[in-house]
Amino acid sequence: MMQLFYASTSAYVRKVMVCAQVLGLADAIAWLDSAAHPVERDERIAAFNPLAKVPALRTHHGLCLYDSRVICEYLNTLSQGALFPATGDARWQSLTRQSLGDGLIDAALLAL
Ligand SMILES: N[C@@H](CCC(=O)N[C@@H](CS)C(=O)NCC(=O)O)C(=O)O
Repeated sequence: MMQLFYASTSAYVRKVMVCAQVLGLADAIAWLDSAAHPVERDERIAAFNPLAKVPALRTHHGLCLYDSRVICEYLNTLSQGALFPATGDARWQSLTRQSLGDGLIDAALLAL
C-alpha cells in the first residue's frame, strides 16, 4: 500500500487525488491526514519530505517522493502512461496543461 500525506485544503493534493482517481489507484493509497504549515513544521511529513510540504508519497517500495508533479508522473507510470504519454507532442501538451493547472493554483494562493 502506498502512503500519501495530504491536507484537504491543498489544491496540489487535490490534483494528485484526481490523478489517482482517474488512474484507478485511489484504493492503492493510504491517505494520511497531516498539518502542513510554513512555520510550524509537521514532523510526520518532514520524515518523508525535508520541505515538510504536502503532497508527499511513500511508494510500495519505500521510495519517498514529493512535489505533486513528481507524484502525478509516478502514478502515471503505474498505469501505463494513461495521463502523460511517454513521448511525442502529446506528452509535452499534457505536461504543459499540468503547468497551467499549477499556475492557476499558484495564482489563487497568492491572491489569498
Ligand atoms: N510545488 C509543490 C507545492 C506544495 C505546497 O506548497 N504545499 C503546501 C500546501 S498547498 C504546503 O504543504 N505548505 C506547507 C509549507 O509551506 O510548509 C507541489 O506541487 O507539491
